[in-house]
Amino acid sequence: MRGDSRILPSEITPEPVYLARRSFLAGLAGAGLAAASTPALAQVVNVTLVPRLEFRRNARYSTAEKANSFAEVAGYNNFYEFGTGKEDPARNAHTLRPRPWSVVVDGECEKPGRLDLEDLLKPHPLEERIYRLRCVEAWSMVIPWIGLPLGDLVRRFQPTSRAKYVEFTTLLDPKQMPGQRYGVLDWPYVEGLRMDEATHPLAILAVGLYGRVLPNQNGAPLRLVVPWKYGFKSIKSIVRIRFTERMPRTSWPLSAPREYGFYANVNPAVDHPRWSQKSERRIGAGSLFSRQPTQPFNGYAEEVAELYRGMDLARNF
Ligand SMILES: Nc1nc2c(c(=O)[nH]1)N[C@H]1C(S)=C(S)[C@@H](COP(=O)(O)O)O[C@H]1N2
Ligand SMILES: [Mo]
Repeated sequence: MRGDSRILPSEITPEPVYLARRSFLAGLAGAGLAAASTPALAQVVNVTLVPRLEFRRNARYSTAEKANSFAEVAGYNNFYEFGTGKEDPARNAHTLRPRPWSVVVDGECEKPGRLDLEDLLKPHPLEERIYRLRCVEAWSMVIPWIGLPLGDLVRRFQPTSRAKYVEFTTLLDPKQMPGQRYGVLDWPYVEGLRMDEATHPLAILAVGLYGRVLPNQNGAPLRLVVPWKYGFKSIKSIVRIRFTERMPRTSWPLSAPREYGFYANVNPAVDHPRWSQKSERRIGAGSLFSRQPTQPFNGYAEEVAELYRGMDLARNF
């Protein structure tokens, strides 16, 4: 069944597709495939050299908006473990070794354990979902992710009745993640979701994009994607999933509690203390100054607004 509905990346995106990973460039330079004398991000690599994934598209949960190019998705990132500039992750993330990789699952659950990535993913067919990603810094992209519903995985570990939240932790290893030598955040990066958010069908764990395995700078080998929340909730390169009774202490509210809340639902009615959230800049969309209005819950209100019924979203920002 899966084979029948499999689609090729060539059906998703017009060729050519550009790759911004310096690790590839380094590997390919010898073969004479990397273009010379241009900045790293402008270099062009044959995308067919990136391992392909098998998946089926989930149309129900995919936007019809035009996806950003691979170059944009893999070349303009937030991943502070590799620097705070948008082009730093593409330049620096080659030091991350995403394979082999294991994830510790613990806390309030019946089936804790340490799983190799392959075992974690084994029983799950992969889906493609084209989601909008809205960064808290008021830019956005449209990205064809490949992953699996987070809820499927959560249920597999049988959280106990005490489990009210799920906490996620990024790898801590300054050798692989040189940005962790700088105190921009309290490392490792930690994020969290309420249990009903984590099991909502829109929340996914992504292992790929554009039909291929996840580039390091996008959070290889495994990252969260929570499309109705600001991008910082979508934690990258996860090594631990912990079920908790108390609300996890997450990186951004810890570093600036006035600016970033635990919920971080995309909300044009609640400005960031230093800038408006009413509109956003779509990366790559024509003019630098062409902005579009931001939608409540990033356009996913119909699916998720009920999760927050009765809550004051100006207080729980
Ligand atoms: N570990 C970790 N995860 C992270 C970040 C980070 O700095 N470190 N940045 C977040 C922010 S602010 C955004 S907008 C998204 C960006 O994801 P992308 O680069 O794949 O588009 O990743 C999020 N996940
Ligand atoms: Mo972000």
